[in-house]
Amino acid sequence: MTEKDQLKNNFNSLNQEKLELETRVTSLRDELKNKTTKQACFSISNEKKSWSESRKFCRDRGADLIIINTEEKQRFISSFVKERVWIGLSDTENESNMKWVDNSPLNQGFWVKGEPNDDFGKEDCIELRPENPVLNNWNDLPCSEKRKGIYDYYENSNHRNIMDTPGPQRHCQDEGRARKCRGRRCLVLMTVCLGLICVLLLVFITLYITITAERDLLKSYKNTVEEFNHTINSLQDNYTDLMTEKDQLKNNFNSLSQKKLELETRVNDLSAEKSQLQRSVDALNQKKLELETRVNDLSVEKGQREVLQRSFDALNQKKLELETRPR
Ligand SMILES: [Ca+2]
Ligand SMILES: [Ca+2]
Repeated sequence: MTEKDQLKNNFNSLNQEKLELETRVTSLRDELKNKTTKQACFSISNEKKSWSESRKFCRDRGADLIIINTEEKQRFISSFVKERVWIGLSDTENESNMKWVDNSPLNQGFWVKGEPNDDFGKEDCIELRPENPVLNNWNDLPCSEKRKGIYDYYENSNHRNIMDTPGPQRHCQDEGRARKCRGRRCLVLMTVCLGLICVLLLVFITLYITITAERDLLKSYKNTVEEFNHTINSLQDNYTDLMTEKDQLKNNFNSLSQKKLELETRVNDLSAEKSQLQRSVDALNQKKLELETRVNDLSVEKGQREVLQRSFDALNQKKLELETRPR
């Protein structure tokens, strides 16, 4: 996998996480909004019953024994409870493994000093004893003991039937205080979430810039490679052309060499022919000189004959004169 693919995968993963966190923030915001619009109320039953019966009384009305999972709630409950009451905590299933009625484990307990002691191995249900200090008033005791039960619900929730039940004392947490506290938590939560979103956005932007730079670099590399390939192709074409030209020149050279040999042969033939002709010319010149000599001789002989002819003619003339002279 190339570095670019890895960066792309990381980017997609972070983007997915960012979307999930945004969804979570929206969900939490809605949840907080819903909760802050409700009024948290608590009721205490009138009758003392065993832990299980008290719980059944509550569950029959769509609620359950109270779960106290914050110091704030512990302080608030303790502020109005005037007698010992059951809360929604027990270790009936596994000894020393305290669980709330929604099966969540106990994270923070507000025990009376020395408790829970599981006295005689029979104490599995938890009561709140208001006579003890606010943050140290829980005790385990046998579940069969009779106590009133304390329940919580939201004023505008489906648990309305509890407050409709005649008899139980109702106590609602001050709405403004609840909203203020929840608003503070909400503010902290929102700040944390916004911080996370900012960090993710920063990572997102950094990755985007990195990926863009990588992409530009790769594009530049790609262009360079394309130009290089283009140059190589051009050089290959030139090389092919030059090789073709070289072959043509080689063929021309061979052809010219062949022609040169033929011409040399022809020159040799002509030289031989010229020598032969020269010899013929020399023979003809010799013969011409002989003929000229012969002509000269004949001319001389002709002159002599003319002289003789004129002498002969003069003699004939003299003879005729002599024959015609009277005797
Ligand atoms: Ca126990
Ligand atoms: Ca005890």
